[in-house]
Amino acid sequence: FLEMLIDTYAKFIEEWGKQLRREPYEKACMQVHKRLQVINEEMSNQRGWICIKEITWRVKTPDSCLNKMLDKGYAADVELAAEKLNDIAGVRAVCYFLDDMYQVMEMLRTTPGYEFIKVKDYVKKPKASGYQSLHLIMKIPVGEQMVKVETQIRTQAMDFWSDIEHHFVYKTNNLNIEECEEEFLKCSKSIRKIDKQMLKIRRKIENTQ
Ligand code: 0O2
Repeated sequence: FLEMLIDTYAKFIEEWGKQLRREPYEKACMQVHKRLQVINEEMSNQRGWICIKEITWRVKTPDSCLNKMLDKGYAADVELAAEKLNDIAGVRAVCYFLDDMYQVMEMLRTTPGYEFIKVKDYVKKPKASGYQSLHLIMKIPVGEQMVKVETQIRTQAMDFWSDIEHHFVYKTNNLNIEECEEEFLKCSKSIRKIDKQMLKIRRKIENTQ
């Protein structure tokens, strides 16, 4: 039985490693990346500051796809993974200000051909860990196909928190870090305050100009 299981996992990883399987996701990421660059240009011209500091993308590795399927209690089935995993294609936009995040989302939403499936607003309602980010699950046209992409939009402060927590807490199985988890939650609350303060300061300055 164990041998059968290992064989199934190996086949899953081999299939998700094939360029033919990954290509539509890569193309989808590059397309959203380009669209975000255009959005950034438009918004930045309008507002007078660079709205999106950084845009990155990645296609989930076969190992990570397998781990996520198993974590979620699904079988290691290639087609099922394409159906169930929302973030095989993942794009991230890091903004300076909270209000810009929502403006970027609206501009993506009104992009012709883009279909929004779900918005997860972990800014309005952070996760128990303190994780904050705006997740947009959407389908975009790539040739004849509609490909699922998860776009994460966050502020620089949220990104800073998330990167560190991801490395030391989210992706570890360390059970002896309860105290650190509380510290991370406190930091997330401070970051929330700072993001709001920065927005307030910017608006104050704008009102004086
Ligand atoms: P990785 O390796 O970073 O990609 P669902 O869409 O509801 O079916 P999913 O995809 O688990 O399920 O949704 P969720 O919770 O929105 O998480 C999507 C991604 O957000 C995660 O992908 C993480 O990258 C990030 N994330 C979610 N929660 C946390 C958190 O508490 N801390 C940090 N640092 N990141 C988080 P993966 O595939 O789990 O991980």
